[in-house]
Amino acid sequence: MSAPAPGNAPTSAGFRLALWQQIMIALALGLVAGQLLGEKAEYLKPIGDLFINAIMMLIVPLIFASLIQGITSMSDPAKMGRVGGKTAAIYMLTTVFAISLGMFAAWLFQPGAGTGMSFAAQGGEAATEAPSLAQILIDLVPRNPLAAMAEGNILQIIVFSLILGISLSLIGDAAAPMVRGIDSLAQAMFKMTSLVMACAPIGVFALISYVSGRYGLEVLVPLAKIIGVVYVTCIFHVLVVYSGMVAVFTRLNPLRWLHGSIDALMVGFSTTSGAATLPVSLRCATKHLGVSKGVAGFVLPVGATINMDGTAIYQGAVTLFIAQLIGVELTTMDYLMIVITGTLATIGTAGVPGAGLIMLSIILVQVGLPLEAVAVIAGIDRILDMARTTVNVAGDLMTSVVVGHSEGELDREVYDTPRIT
Ligand code: DAS
Repeated sequence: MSAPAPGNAPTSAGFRLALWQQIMIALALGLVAGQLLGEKAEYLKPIGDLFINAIMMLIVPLIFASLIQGITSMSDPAKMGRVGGKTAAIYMLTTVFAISLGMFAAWLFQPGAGTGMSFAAQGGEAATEAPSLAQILIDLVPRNPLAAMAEGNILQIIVFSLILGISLSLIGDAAAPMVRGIDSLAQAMFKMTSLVMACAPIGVFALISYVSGRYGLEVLVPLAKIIGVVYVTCIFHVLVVYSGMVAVFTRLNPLRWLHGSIDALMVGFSTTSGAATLPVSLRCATKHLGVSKGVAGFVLPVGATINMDGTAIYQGAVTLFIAQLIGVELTTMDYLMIVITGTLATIGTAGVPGAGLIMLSIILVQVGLPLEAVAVIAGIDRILDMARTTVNVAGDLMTSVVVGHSEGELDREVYDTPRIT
């Protein structure tokens, strides 16, 4: 083999896979390992839980610092109002569309039809009282911001950080020491994210091994249809709806958005926690998609908490699936209630594993379906959560690109540069 030309001398590091390639390989190896280990894969779960804890550890300080850095780095507070308005509009409209899409898919494919299942009316616990819209809004403002941080109440942390960021912007020079300090904290949190992310392949391998060993493949057969409907609808939503929005609203190549988001999508898929994925989403948006820290630091934390199109698809599809399972015909009013309750429920859904299943019970109560049916879904909820969390993460990153581009805060050079790490 001829000696490489001096300019192409092999690097001392040799061949190195990009992080997202490492995660994909970890995913594949985890599926195989889970099948080989079976129940014993349970022993790997603590490694996966450690990885999730490490990422969850980042969340509160990262949201606090990145939101405030995002706002105080915006020289023009009026711009923050525009960014907030655009963000809220995209989040609400795509969520209503997503829940309708989920219901349409379940109506079209009828995954639960003809099963004739019935649920003996066991003494189910009192139905979860759906929080009123007024109560959801009142609970947004923390009485004690430090308590909100200690409890990890993300919505309240976001509201407090937003108001503190705006207040710092309004006091001018007096804010300088605090702004510098928080800017340093934000940078330290981004670095800590990279350090934790370097462990992602190990964490993903452990998590997927556990899921693969725990659920196996046979348990999925009887519920394969609803899994198929949710996955097909989620994939459609990302590849057609979101990619279409990137192409239409920014005229940018949507494949770059997908490629730049892959780390966050893989972490969301394997951890089933949008909140835990937030640090990775912030890193993808700023490092690979060219979104400014100001826009990313605002859009992503808000999105990780209130924008959950994947959960909306899941709730629309699964509510119809359960109605089909027991042969109940839903009325037009029922469909409307599912859209309204589902949209509100996704605002209140925490970005943590399994949160959507809890919120599903609120919708079932609203349309008079038996709560016992949730048990049917609970068995495969983790598999469904992987898909819906991935869509939740994708929706936040899509919004950060669309809003960043509309505000002139998207670095085209970064966005258009093919990823090599
Ligand atoms: N797992 C939640 C999330 O992190 C979504 C859900 O449970 O519906 O986004």
